[in-house]
Amino acid sequence: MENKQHSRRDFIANTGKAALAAGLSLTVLPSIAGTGFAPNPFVQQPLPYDYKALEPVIDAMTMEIHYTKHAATYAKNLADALVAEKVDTNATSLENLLRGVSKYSAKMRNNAGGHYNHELFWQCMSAPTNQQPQGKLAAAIAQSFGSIEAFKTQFTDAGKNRFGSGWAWLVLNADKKLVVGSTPNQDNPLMDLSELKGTPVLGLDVWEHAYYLKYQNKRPDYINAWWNAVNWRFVETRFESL
Ligand code: MN3
Repeated sequence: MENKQHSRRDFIANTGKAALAAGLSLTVLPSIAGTGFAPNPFVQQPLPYDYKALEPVIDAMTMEIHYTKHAATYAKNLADALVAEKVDTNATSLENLLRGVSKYSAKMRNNAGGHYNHELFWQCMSAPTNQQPQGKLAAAIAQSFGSIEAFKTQFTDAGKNRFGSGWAWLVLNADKKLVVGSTPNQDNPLMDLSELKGTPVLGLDVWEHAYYLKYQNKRPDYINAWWNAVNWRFVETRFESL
């Protein structure tokens, strides 16, 4: 472990020197693809846990199909669209692409959204230990929604009531307020054409492919169980970085 961390640090340091030599600004590098500072945000990253890690909330087969088929396909189609529409991924971030997604094709919208949403979704979950939000995030949730329970009810309703396929979100909006809502298909609140706007803090996939093998038509059961697998430590860190 120690050696691995050292070699990673050396790699980052060396890559940093190379970047400086090339005249690139270190401050913008972490959000840019292919620099070695951050994993390329335009490609699918390794799942941060085993397929079975979220059981019994989400079964291993659902996770495997979801990650290797559905999410992998969004990533592949995004790569195709980036080439076809001549997007320079060294000159923009995935977030900026989404903020201006109305300029691109429906294929770009669906797959850039699909890729971003799933990459965030995997991070928002961990082995089900029924974590609860703490610290600044817990305080902000209580302030915006009255209580953690009231927030969960509102978020659960957003997911339950999204007609067809889509996502439920906790979002930090432009006024730095936390709001809950949902988006259709693979849209997300970063998109300029989204009705719900802001930076996603927590996202929940309510497409049937996310839950049908175990829960069939019972989306509310899936959402209620899902709360046990939310990785609140990740969500808190993300919130505090925004
Ligand atoms: Mn999905």
